This record gives sequence, structure tokens and C-alpha cells, in this order.
Amino acid sequence: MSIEKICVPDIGGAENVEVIEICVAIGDEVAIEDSLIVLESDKASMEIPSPAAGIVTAISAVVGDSMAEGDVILSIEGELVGGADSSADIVEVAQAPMIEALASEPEEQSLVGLDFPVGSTDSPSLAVVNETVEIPELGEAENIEVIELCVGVGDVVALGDSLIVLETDKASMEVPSPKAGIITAIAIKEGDMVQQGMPILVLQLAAADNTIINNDREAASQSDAQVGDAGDSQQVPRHQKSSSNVLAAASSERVSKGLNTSIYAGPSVRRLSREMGITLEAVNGTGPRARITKDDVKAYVKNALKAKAEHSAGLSLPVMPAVDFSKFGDVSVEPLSKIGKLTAVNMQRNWLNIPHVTQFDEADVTDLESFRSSLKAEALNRQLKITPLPFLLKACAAALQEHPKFNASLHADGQSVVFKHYVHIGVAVNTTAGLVVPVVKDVDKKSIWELAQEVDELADKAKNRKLSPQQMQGACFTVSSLGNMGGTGFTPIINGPEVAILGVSKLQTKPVWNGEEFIARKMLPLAVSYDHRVINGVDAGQFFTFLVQGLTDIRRLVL
Ligand code: CAO
Repeated sequence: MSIEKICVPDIGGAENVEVIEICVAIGDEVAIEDSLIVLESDKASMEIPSPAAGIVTAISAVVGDSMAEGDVILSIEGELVGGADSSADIVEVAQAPMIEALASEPEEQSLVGLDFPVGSTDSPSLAVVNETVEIPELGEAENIEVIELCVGVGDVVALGDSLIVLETDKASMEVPSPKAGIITAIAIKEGDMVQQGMPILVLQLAAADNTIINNDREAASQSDAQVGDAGDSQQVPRHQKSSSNVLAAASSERVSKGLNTSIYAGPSVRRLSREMGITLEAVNGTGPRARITKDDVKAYVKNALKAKAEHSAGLSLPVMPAVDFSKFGDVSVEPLSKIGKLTAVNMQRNWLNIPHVTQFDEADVTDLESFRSSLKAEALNRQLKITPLPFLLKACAAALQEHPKFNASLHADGQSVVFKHYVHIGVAVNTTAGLVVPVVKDVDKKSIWELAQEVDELADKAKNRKLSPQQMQGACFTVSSLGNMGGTGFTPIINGPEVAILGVSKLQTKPVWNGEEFIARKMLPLAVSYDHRVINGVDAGQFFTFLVQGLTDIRRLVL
């Protein structure tokens, strides 16, 4: 075991390459090939891998330092691979020429294709030529992967705009455009393995435009309005101005497409992001010049997982345990009817989606019951059964008209309330096949006799499974009467998207204090459940009071 100094390896003669990231800390245990620091030139970033496994005992490099081959990066206590000369040959051969190629200005490329004149009288000397841009010098490296295509056919690029990003195991490099022009064809795609000299794309150049674009790229990216200033238009020929406009448009298009031209990230970070299936565009870079580090990628993934967990925790329901009841005694299992299954789904949907509030009251229906009794003979003649239900429907219709919030639905987008100018009321009917809710249409327009007859017919159809779908649609409100069963009250579940439901329990004769004495009165227990997103407590109180008053004194229903 010995302490060895690790130096910057052969980086192709490049000097003053900036340290943009220190990947380790004193005390870290590193393995061979672990990244130690990241260096960055104008056009490429490069991770310097460790030639040794061991413990980092000192770090000489500082973020922001300019370094060159032979500069000491750090010290490692451990065994070096391939001898003590830690600065020698620790970087793959391909890396140095890549840096070299990127550090130098792009070379002129040979023109291919036919020159042809531009049809402009402003500048007859201008010519458009096609130029094939090739993979630049990559040293001895072969089969370098194209990891990003930064441009598309039709894009206008300026000198130095990134065309593609190549990646080896240890470095990534952006290949800049050697000229300004319009891309007319692309010869490669992401994932291709390339080597020096292979065609990347074809660039259509306009020589005079290039001069303008290359000399003043910033000006070229200005808005159309700026380019169209009176002063400019006097100096810049019309076709040049339009090229600048196209360039500005294309630049912003690349941004809007989210192409990866502005992402600063080293190869290991890009690899990590690919392995994790995330796009680096979404990751905030916290390194120098917003460079994305491994920690940034990990933080992004951590946050995404946390957000997902929080989100699902809010929405998911704890699962009911599957219990083998036969362990505790004899059981028999019967499948739910089709209606039973549908009811289960609808009840759960309504219960989970609608914030229910249930309010209770009693209506003194003594007079109503006297009146109803007085109608029995006539009902017999009409071959009808007259129960409290038609009166309840009539009172509800009046209350719905008086309090329109109850005759409404929350719009599916949750942003508005739909008020209904019709009064259709559903009536819950118990059948052997399950609960069904036929709808009595236009309750407000029908007489007590008509309502009694219609409820009877609909209940009969329901019990014989003869209801049409239309007869079960369009309700604004529902009445669920368990009056003939018993019970003093229950909390009915709203039949969404309706916003309220009336639950009716069994009337009882009760002693009621009239101010002087207790008198026997027939009291009908009622419960109204309402959707608290649409209806507040005061609304409900007013609606309920109106309804109870109407049942207590049915003369009020004709007011
Ligand atoms: N208190 C006391 N007696 C009542 C009553 C009440 N609130 N409501 C009705 N009754 C009486 C009726 O007056 C009738 O007695 P008479 O023949 O002596 O007058 C008797 O109970 C039977 O009435 P009914 O149930 O046949 O008729 P209805 O008009 O009251 O109801 C219908 C019709 C179809 C709604 C009913 O038969 C029904 O199916 N109810 C079940 C609704 C249901 O399942 N709701 C729960 C849904 S959520 O699970």
C-alpha cells in the first residue's frame, strides 16, 4: 500500500482546461475507473477516471482551476494499476484527440453538390451550395455512439451550433456545425455507431448569409422586429435579413422542441439518466454553469418517487383483507346479481367522490295523513293505491324549484354548476334483483293522482325488469322511502351527479308540545344528504325547512 499522486493524463495537448466538478471527497473509497474530476473545454466535458483503487487522502484540484496534462489532481492510498506512473495512459486513446478536435476551430469542409445562383437582384454574387458535414477527427477511436441528434431537416443552424452529441465510455462531445446554413438531409440517427469521416448531414449554405450569420450570431438570434429596424434594413440586403429571421425562428423552435443542445452533463450522468429512464431536460443542474451532476439525477428521481408516493397515498384505498370465513363456521357463497354489482360500483363511486352531509328533520304530516285517508275511496275507484309518496314527490318538486341549487349538478370539469330547468325525480325501488331507480319526469307538472299512478307503474316495471334505459335516466334528485320498513332515520347516498337525495323513514305518532299541552301528531322522519361541494349548510337548512313546511301544510304547495 502506498500513497500515489494522480495527475491529469494525456488530454491531447489541451491546456487551461477547467475543472468543473470534483466527484470525490477526502476519505472516499474509489474503484478503478471511478470518476475523479470533470474537465471541460469550450466544447466538451470529460471525466477523469481513477487509475487506482484506494482511499482518497488529499485533493489538489479545485473547481474553477485550469489544468493541463501532469497537474496533480489528488492522492490515493492504494495499489495503482500498471505501475507507479499514474499520469501515463490512463485515459483511453480516443479521449485525447476528441478534446483536441473540440479545442480547435472546426476545419473547413469540402463542398459537395452543385452551386446554384440565388434569384436575387440585391446581390448577384451570392450562391447557395450544399456541404456534407462529416464526423471530425476522433483519434483512433472507432464506433462512437451518437447519443443525441440536436437538429432536424429544415433547421437553420449557425456556426458552432451543436449538431450531434457523441459518447464514449468516458467522454461526451458535441459536434459543432462548421458553417451556418439550412439542414437539408441527415445521414445518421441516435444510437448509430460512427467514426471519423462518416457523413452526418448536408448543410445548404448561402455564402453571403454565412458571413452575416457567422460574424454576428447574437444579432441573428434577435427578434424579427429588431432585424426589421429601419437602420438595419438600409444596410442589410433583403434576403440576408430574411435568413436572419429564419435563424431566429429556428433557434426558438429548437428550444421549444426541448432538444438537448443546451444540456451540460458528462457521459456517466447521461448513462445514469438513460439507465433510470429519465430525460435530462427535466433535471435541474446544480453544477458549474448549470451542469447536471449525478447527485442532480438522483435527487430528481428521489423527488419523483416521493411525489408519486404522496400522490398515490392520497388517492389509493387500503385494500380489504381476503378472509376465509369458513375457518370460523359454515358459509355459503352466492354471486351478486348484475344489478347488485352495478349498485356496488355506483355506491362506492358516489360515496368516494361526493362529500356528503346529511341533515335530519321531522315533518308533522298529521293533516296530510288525514287528507290522504280521505282520498282512499276515490283512489279505489281509480284503481290506485295512494301512499305518502306522491305527496313527498310533489313537495320535493316545489322545494327544488324554490331552491335551484338542489336541482343542479356539478359540471364534470368541476368548474361550474349546471342548473336544470326541469324537475325529474328518481324513486328508489327495491326488487328481488336489487335496487333500481326509475325516474318520474316533470313531477312539478303532474297531479297527485298522476304521480301515484306513474310511481305504481314504474315500480311494477322495475320489479318485473321491464324498465327501459330512458325510464332510469335524467333524474335531478332522488327519493328513497323506507317508510313501510321501519327505522327512525338513515343516511342515504347521493345518486351522483345529482347533488341531493331525500331519505324517508317510518312515520310515528308522537307527543308534540303545542305550547300548552302535549298532543298526538304523526311525525315523518326525513333525512336529506347533500353534496357539500355545491350546497352549503344554509342552503340545505332553507331547502329542508321549505320541504317540511310543505308536507306539514300541503296548502302551501299550491302557493
Ligand atoms: N311511514 C309509514 N308508512 C308508510 C310510509 C312511511 N314513511 N311510506 C309508505 N308507508 C305505507 C304506505 O302507506 C302503505 O301502507 P297503506 O297501504 O296502509 O297505505 C305501505 O307503507 C306500503 O307502501 P309501499 O311501499 O307499497 O308504497 P310506497 O309508495 O310508499 O313506496 C316504493 C313505493 C316502490 C318506493 C316502495 O315499495 C319501495 O320499493 N321502497 C324501497 C325503497 C328502497 O329500497 N330504498 C332504499 C334505497 S338505498 O338502499
